Amino acid sequence: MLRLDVVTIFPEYLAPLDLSLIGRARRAGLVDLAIHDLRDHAHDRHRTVDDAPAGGGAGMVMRPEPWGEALGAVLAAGRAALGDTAAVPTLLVPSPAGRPFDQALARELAAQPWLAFACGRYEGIDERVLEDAATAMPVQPLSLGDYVLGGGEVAVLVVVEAVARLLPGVVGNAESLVEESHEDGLLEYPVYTKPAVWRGREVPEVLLSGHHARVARWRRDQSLRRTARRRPDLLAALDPATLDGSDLAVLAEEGWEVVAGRFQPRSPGVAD
Ligand code: JAH
Repeated sequence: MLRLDVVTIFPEYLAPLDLSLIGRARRAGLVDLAIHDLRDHAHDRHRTVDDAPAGGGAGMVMRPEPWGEALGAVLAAGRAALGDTAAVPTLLVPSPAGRPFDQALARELAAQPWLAFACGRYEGIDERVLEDAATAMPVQPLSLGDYVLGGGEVAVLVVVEAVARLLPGVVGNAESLVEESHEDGLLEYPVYTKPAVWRGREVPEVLLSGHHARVARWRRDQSLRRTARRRPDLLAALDPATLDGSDLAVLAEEGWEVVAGRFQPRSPGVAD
């Protein structure tokens, strides 16, 4: 069972978590999700959660008092749900300034019993909230990429889906979890289904051959070529010692060679 708490000023934004994979996981008792409205912890007449930035500048900053109270409510609610008065969540804070979120981090998070998310809006949350929270629990700012959203809610949808589908029982076919993009540091190979010819385009004949070893080799080659062409950064991060001779031959065709135990693009030769 994974416990999730989300604090947001837009609880309706998280409605997709009632649907599909996550909705099914919740109904099956594999995920326990609670959404907390930050404004329930703002006590002025207008339920204010923001104020002008200290030092001046554009936009608004989320005030610390509602956040301090809301995170206290998350601790109380999660501890009651888990039946553990000493438990602490990992607090994840979507931010363009966070650690890049990837499949390795999704696996780390899926191994934890309790995750909490703090969704910022405007220019962000008063920094003292995260400093104060860090005295009680691990705090991890997370980035989904180098762009700015209106707030952390969409990032929470992404992280919750990526993590929940790694939990035992959430995805039907366990093999589909290991066979997909990024599990081996390579992009996935192209996939096809019937009909064998569509608008004059054929399914590659090897896939219709029934020759399992040839199919596996073709898929491996396609993954390697795609990764080399589309994501050279992933190729440069691979350990060449984990690849076989056929892999190295395909990557040589794509213009990659191993120098000092790392892949690098083949240097242009000098004309004679
Ligand atoms: C924007 C609070 N890396 C994606 C990402 C995550 C969070 C935010 N933007 C982009 C964000 C405004 C306020 C968070």
